[in-house]
Amino acid sequence: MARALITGITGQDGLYLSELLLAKGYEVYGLVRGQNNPKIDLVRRTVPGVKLLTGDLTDMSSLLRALHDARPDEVYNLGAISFVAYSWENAQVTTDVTGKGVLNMLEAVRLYSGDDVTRVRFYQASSSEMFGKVQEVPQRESTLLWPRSPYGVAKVFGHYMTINYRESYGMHASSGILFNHESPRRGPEFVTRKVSQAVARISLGLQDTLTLGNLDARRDWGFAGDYVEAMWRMLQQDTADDYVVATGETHSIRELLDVAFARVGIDDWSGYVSQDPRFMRPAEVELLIGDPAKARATLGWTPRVDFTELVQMMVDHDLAEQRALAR
Ligand code: NAP
Ligand code: G4F
Repeated sequence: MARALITGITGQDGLYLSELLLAKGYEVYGLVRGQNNPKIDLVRRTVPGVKLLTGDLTDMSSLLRALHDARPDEVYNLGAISFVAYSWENAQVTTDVTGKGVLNMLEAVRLYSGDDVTRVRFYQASSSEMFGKVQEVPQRESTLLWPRSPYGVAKVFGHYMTINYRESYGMHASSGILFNHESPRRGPEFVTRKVSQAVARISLGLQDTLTLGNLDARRDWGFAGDYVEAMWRMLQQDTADDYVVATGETHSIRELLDVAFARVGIDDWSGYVSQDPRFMRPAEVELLIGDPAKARATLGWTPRVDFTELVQMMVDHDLAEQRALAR
């Protein structure tokens, strides 16, 4: 039975990935942090088969302990402070967790592996946020990185460290440059879920308006359940490498609003949505659109859920959830 250790198990991707690996017969271990983390209950309810270990990406001895307990064949490093807007307010802690945390995990895996450097296969959750002020359209693996946020800078550090450990030590370390991926499990601080929750509440008469920031930014949005499949496929390759994972389509926040409001029968959302500088960023990533050709050709990966289906899935989920909460 293959064994996997996942950091960031309490997050959106951690839940989908653990479901995927459990279904494939893996023994799955998840790293959880904090002395009373409320999301641990969610993990226990959603994926009861996962074995939980305590640790923190900023604490290398806890990572080594987790590796010795889990004895994994594969490590998926999904843990991060992942909210871009927050990263300006807390740049140092974002750097420590999202950037230096990757080095801690790589070094822990290297020390744990001893002479057998390829004993553990390593996946790093890199991000399209690294492209920032994009230097090429669409963005591919070779596109110059130009991060626009402390989060993006920290991800660039983790990305290059992963490549460096592969090139320096021969580790089987791959980096997935994933474009935005969403689901009903997305945190409510991210724009898709903020919109789907608000649209559900507005249609049920529980909320009057929705306040957002920049409506013109464009993202390449896919479904998280599809994207964790690409992570797994990367670690099944004989050779480690880096891959862009994206749909190849881009949509603005306005288009997101069109589809979400249309789902509840509202064609003109202008009276419900306002803008507030509070939600604008000091430096915006205006356009993301990925070229997933390499993932398609080498991994045989293609997304199954398109943009409209994704937004409708999220609105439908939030309608059901808000109805249940209102009861
Ligand atoms: P998420 O829902 O925000 O989950 C982040 C996870 O990181 C949580 O489980 C969190 O645990 C954990 N974490 C935070 N600080 C930690 C620390 N100090 N030590 C250990 N774990 C820590 O993020 P996601 O959407 O699932 O994304 C997964 C990964 O992919 C992240 O690295 C993210 O940056 C990256 N990524 C995401 C996207 C996307 O569109 N979703 C795109 C590209 C890359 P707590 O419960 O303890 O807070
Ligand atoms: O949903 P967002 O907060 O996601 P963002 O910044 O693109 O980051 C996500 O995707 C990255 C991959 O590219 C991940 F690495 C990262 O961890 C995270 O998962 O914002 C999307 C867009 C931005 O342009 C933002 O300015 O939506 C715009 N936006 C407009 N109003 C808003 C809002 N974003 C949020 N969160 N809240 C608003 O009110």
